[in-house]
Amino acid sequence: MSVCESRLLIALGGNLPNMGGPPLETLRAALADLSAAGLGPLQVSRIYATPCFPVGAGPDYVNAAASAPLPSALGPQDVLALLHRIEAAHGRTRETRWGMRTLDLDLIAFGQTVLPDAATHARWRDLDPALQRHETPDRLILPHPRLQDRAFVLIPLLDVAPDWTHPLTGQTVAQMAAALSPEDRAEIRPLAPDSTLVKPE
Ligand code: PH2
Ligand code: MG
Ligand code: MG
Repeated sequence: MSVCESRLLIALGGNLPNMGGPPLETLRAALADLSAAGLGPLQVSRIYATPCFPVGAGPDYVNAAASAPLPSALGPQDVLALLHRIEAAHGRTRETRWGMRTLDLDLIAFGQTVLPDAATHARWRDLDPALQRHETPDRLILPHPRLQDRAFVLIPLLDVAPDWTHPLTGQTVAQMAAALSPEDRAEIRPLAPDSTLVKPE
């Protein structure tokens, strides 16, 4: 397995201030928390401004992505629990789906791990878009079942893991990003270079 395929991929997002701090600051703090928790060394994407999906559900988001080597002492469920703890520490409450949040940390991939199994994964991956709003998996699905659809995840991931390959579809991040519509890609705009995240080491 190539080095890139064995990486941990995390998507970060937020569209509400927390304690007066803008989402950009929350994302920076969350990245520092991930490092402090022992993940790393982290490779961090640029930060992007992205229109809220679905359109009109809330203010614009900031999104970023991070990649790390697979941790030796933590499994996927442990990493998910860590992400939830960091979200909670930054004011995240879990009320509405797809609406507004101070911080959203999504586990996108844990190397080539498939959870819970290939057939269940295919069902979630192929879920009718009309049902996606209402049907939520109650367990961890890996890789993230909407990865291939979301420009606000794929474009930041291009910065840190363009060669990571989906274990079930065989597509790389670069191929998934290239398959997005030009309109979807154009909506994802990097913030000015001086807001680029430095490695929080
Ligand atoms: N996350 C959501 C819902 N909508 N829209 C954008 N642009 N970026 C996100 O990260 C995002 C979203 C739910 O997690
Ligand atoms: Mg989430
Ligand atoms: Mg999310």
